[in-house]
Amino acid sequence: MAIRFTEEYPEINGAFSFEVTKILFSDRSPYQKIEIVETTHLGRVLLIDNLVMFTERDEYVYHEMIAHVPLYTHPRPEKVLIIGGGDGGTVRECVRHQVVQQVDLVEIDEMVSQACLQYVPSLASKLLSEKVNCYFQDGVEYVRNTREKYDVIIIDSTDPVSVGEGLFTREFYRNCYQILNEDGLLVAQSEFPPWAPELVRGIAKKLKAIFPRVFFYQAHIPTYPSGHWAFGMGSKKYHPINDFQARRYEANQLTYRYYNRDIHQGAFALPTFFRELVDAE
Ligand code: AG3
Repeated sequence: MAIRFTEEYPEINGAFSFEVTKILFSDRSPYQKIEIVETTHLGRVLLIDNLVMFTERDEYVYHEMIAHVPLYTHPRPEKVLIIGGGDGGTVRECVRHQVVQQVDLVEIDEMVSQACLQYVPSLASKLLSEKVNCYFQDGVEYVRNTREKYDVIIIDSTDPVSVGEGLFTREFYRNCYQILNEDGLLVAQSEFPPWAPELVRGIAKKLKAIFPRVFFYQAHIPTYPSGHWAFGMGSKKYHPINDFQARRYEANQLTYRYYNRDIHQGAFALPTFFRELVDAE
């Protein structure tokens, strides 16, 4: 008999469901329930506490957008910090940039990385790159205590529940600000504006309390709630469109499946309801 997985969407009293052909991995870490499943149409899917973290079918949208937008905004992003992102998808995109010398990944749950290394190498294999240092510890603690400084920080968190909660606080953003170089910038995955407007508004408010320049952009991610995803950028200096690094973009000659230079610009054009949400603060 076919197995189905269903993610509940309490925001709309609804759900998203798909057929699972095989459970490849299922275990409970000290932090959460972790599963990797095979599906008929979405490739392999990582589920944490019954929420879809990525599907192989469309993970490129999220990982390209969370990585390339900040990396082509900063003129010399040599040192990058990723908080969360234990699956390795964001690391994979960052290490493609020659200018990036060092990527520090701080993931609370080592089991996520181990499971993805075993079952989804297409995302995780670059965790083993020599440019990358993986620290399996709490990102909240890390940014509070580290003496390192970064050019770019990427917050690749889960939803603001359980272990993800601390990664959406003002104190956390303030500590990130402190460990950014004087021209550094941060991008935080910022959830789904159509169904979680108050959450997005809250993120905007907190980022604006700390960063002199705050910008929001969006992408289409069909397998996340509402399919309409937000990213918040807090910047000390650079403007994502005016400071777009066109020369490096051209010189790199990388291939992308979602990101390109038109998208880099266009993603900052927000629908009115979303604009009002983040401008209100
Ligand atoms: N991080 C954001 C996932 C949020 C999905 N939420 C949900 N399904 N309710 C993804 C991590 C990928 N590196």
